[in-house]
Amino acid sequence: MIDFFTWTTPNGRKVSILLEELGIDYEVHGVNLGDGEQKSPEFLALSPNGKIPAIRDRQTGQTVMESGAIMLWLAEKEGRFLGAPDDRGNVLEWLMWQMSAQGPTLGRIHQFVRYGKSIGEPAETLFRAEGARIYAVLNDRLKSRDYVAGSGRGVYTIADMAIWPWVSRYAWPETDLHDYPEVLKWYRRLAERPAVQRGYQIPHFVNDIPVP
Ligand SMILES: N[C@@H](CCC(=O)N[C@@H](CS)C(=O)NCC(=O)O)C(=O)O
Repeated sequence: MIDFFTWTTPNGRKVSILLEELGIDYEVHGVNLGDGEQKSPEFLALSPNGKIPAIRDRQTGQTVMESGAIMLWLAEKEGRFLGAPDDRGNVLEWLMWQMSAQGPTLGRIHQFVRYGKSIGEPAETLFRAEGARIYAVLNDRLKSRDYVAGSGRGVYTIADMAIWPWVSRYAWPETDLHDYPEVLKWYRRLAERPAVQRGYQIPHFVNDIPVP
């Protein structure tokens, strides 16, 4: 049994989608970010960085924070969604691309576009350009393939599950997915998966998956 500490954000949904795809038992614990619960001593004891998501393995007591680490830990434990052994480097590079480039860049754009926390016009221009570049990289990657990693047309892995929830927030940085047709096709393909639909609504319903 996995205790899963999360909220209604892309980093949380990466893990809930994986948990749903794996079909393993887990119990959801909502950590209300608006109320600052992520900074409570109880939560910091299992996630010292004070951010969701985090998990705890009830059998061993082991805790894991950081969405990428959690995804790798769960996928390795279950032996699923990592592609074939020869695909592993490719899966990891796209997972790390998500963690280091896509998530942080789009997250920063959300702050000033969606929440109005200005970081100054020059920095905002740079971040917008980087956000567009990142979408273009993903669009190029998805040309002639169905999933971001793996040989041939690719295979569905934790790399897709990590990237998709951030794309689902396309409206927040005012991105028109029609500008990235390969991303749009992939986005819609994943949105049809029952596990993605269930995982999107953890820890509770906010809205239906937006589909342009
Ligand atoms: N690198 C971390 C980032 C986690 C993160 O930024 N979580 C956000 C929600 S998506 C959070 O908990 N924010 C609350 C805060 O910063 O106080 C991961 O991938 O798990």
